[in-house]
Amino acid sequence: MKLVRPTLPLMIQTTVLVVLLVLAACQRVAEDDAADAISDAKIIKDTATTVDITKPDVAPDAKADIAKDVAAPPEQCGNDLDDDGDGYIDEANCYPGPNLRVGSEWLDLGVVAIGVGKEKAGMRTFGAALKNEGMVVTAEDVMVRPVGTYPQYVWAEQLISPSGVVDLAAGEWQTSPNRGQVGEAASTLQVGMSPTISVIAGPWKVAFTHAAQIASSWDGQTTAAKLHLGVYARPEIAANQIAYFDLDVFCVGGVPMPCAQLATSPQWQIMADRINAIWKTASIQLGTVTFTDLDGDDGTKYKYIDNVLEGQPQNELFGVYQATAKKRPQSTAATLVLVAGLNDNGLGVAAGLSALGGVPGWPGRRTSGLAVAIDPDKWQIVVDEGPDVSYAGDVWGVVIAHEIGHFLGLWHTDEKAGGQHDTVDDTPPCNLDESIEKTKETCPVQAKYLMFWAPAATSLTLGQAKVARLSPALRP
Ligand SMILES: [Ca+2]
Ligand SMILES: [Ca+2]
Ligand SMILES: [Ca+2]
Ligand SMILES: [Ca+2]
Ligand SMILES: [Zn+2]
Repeated sequence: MKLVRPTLPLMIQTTVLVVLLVLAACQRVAEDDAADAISDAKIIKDTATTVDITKPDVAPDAKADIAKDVAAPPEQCGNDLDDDGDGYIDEANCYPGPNLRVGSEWLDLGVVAIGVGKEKAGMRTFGAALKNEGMVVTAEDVMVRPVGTYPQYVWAEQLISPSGVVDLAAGEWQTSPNRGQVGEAASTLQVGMSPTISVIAGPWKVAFTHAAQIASSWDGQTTAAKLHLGVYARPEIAANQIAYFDLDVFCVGGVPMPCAQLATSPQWQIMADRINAIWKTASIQLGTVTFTDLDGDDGTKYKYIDNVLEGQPQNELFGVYQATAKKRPQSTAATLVLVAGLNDNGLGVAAGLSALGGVPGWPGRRTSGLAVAIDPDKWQIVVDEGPDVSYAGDVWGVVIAHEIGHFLGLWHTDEKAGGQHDTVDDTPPCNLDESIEKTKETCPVQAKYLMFWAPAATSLTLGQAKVARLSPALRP
């Protein structure tokens, strides 16, 4: 795949349909940028050096007991050594994990060092407990680098179930990168992102690796990385039970209005109703929603999120999530920032970006965040038109519902071009020549999916519902 850096559409569109095209294009650009970077990196397949930890994992409490029994020295942070001999290096919460809600668990797998070069991925074994349904493995590059040095893309390389089924094979990301989030400096792998996979108890094996510097500065070189791995899990939610998705909403720079006002506005109610109506297919609903203003210098700076396709520190998505983290450091929910624009002040009336297979309650990280742009002028028109107008739900409600889909582990059913599609069987791909753009005219069936790159409707299939309900971002 050629590395393309598309320019974003500049026109402000006024119809719902075109608005959605604009937002989806933006989403697609950001996601594909990562995939393009990997393809260009031309990493050699199947050269991963795996360090398999053969002994089955044990729960943290049991680990502590064993450690006491044999009087092993405690794990010490930051020395790159496995001091307590449990197979994990610097795993004693040396690096922060997510905030936990009642019933959720965090298993710290310590760090895996990756040397300079393209050849290494560390494999770790972790235990999935009984009654554990939603599970996501995270990898975060914690290496301290000189100022101006970019972190690298990180992605899941292998996933093997307790019964030996290979859900993700080494090198598979090259043809099917839609098994997890490929991200700059951080990556997630939602176990069960393909509906044929179930989260079963026992030792899972997972390996993460890294590619290259980010797309915009890719120079063919890799640098060393240090990946902090962990597993976030929640208890199962019965099939007949509603699963709730908690959300911390931030009104950035007064967008779309001061948050106290938004919380009680008919427009938010219309948006929330629309989101819930769309997700009803999967028995998923918005849960606890909090509203917090991000004002002052941060509000001014991040009202328009710039350089979303660039590396840190220019990329303001990193900055806005860090700013919101200061406001709600103990949050256990996903972070939704409402801004006036993503990457360009003239970008349509709505646009969105979300983590894929997101982790709730990890303030300050892109893996815990969603961003949605609301054009302030258009918002004002909608407010002036009064509470009977469904526009807010049809536009911004649908955008947020689509981004929630990404957060819950769903990829686009089809991208604008090329052969990539999701791994969900009951969303058949639109098989077109790769040079033909996939639109609601050329792909009339696929365009009806909420997760089509440019959705013309809001359908969710049973397969998609199954994937989404395996997200650990949900709670009973
Ligand atoms: Ca250890
Ligand atoms: Ca150590
Ligand atoms: Ca800005
Ligand atoms: Ca499909
Ligand atoms: Zn999308």
